[in-house]
Parts: sequence; C-alpha cells; structure tokens
Amino acid sequence: MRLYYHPLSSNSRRVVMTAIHLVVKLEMIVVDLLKGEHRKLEYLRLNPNGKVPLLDDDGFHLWESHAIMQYLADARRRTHQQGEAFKANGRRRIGRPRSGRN
Ligand SMILES: N[C@@H](CCC(=O)N[C@@H](CS)C(=O)NCC(=O)O)C(=O)O
Repeated sequence: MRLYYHPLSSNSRRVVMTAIHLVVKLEMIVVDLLKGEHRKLEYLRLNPNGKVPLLDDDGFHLWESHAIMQYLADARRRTHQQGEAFKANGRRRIGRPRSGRN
C-alpha cells in the first residue's frame, strides 16, 4: 500500500501513527504541499479532492484520514485472521503438539 502524504500535515500524521501502531508497512510518497504538488493534474487524477493523505491500495484510492485509518485497521485484522487460519490449518495437518512423553 502506498501513502501520499506530507510530513507537516496533521491529517497525514494521524494515518502514519495508525500504520506504525498496527505495524502495517506503507510505501511513503511525499506530496509537497508547499510546492503545490497536490494541485497538479498528475495528483488530481489520483485524488480529485486535491488533499493529503491519500491511500493507494493496488489502484483502490481512498482519501479522508479517518476512512484511511479504518481501512488500515480492517486490513490488519484480515491479515491477522488469515495468519490465525494458516496456523490452525497447520495444526490440523501436523496434529497436536507432543507432550514430550512417547
Ligand atoms: N478531512 C480531510 C482533510 C484533509 C486536509 O485538509 N489535508 C490538508 C493537509 S492537513 C491538505 O491537503 N491541504 C491542502 C489544501 O487544502 O490545499 C482528512 O481528514 O483527510
């Protein structure tokens, strides 16, 4: 997942803090608000709202910091559940752990 942000933007920073808390890896892309990069056509194509932050999850574009934070939390939960299912599946295949006695 890719996050378009600016380090001085409080709306961006709350998303960054959420990602750190959830241990979700993001590819970070600075949109330089001071240079007006958020008003360039290239960026407006991604986010017609012309603001940061913006999350790009494989072509799915989401803006509004609170929506992004919820999306990250949901994504994290999905990953966790998949991990749990993977472990449960492994236990079923391998069987119960041995007690140490034969
Ligand atoms: N409600 C939006 C607000 C986003 C917002 O206002 N971002 C500011 C930076 S903190 C921005 O991009 N400002 C540029 C502009 O309005 O031209 C959110 O929570 O993400």
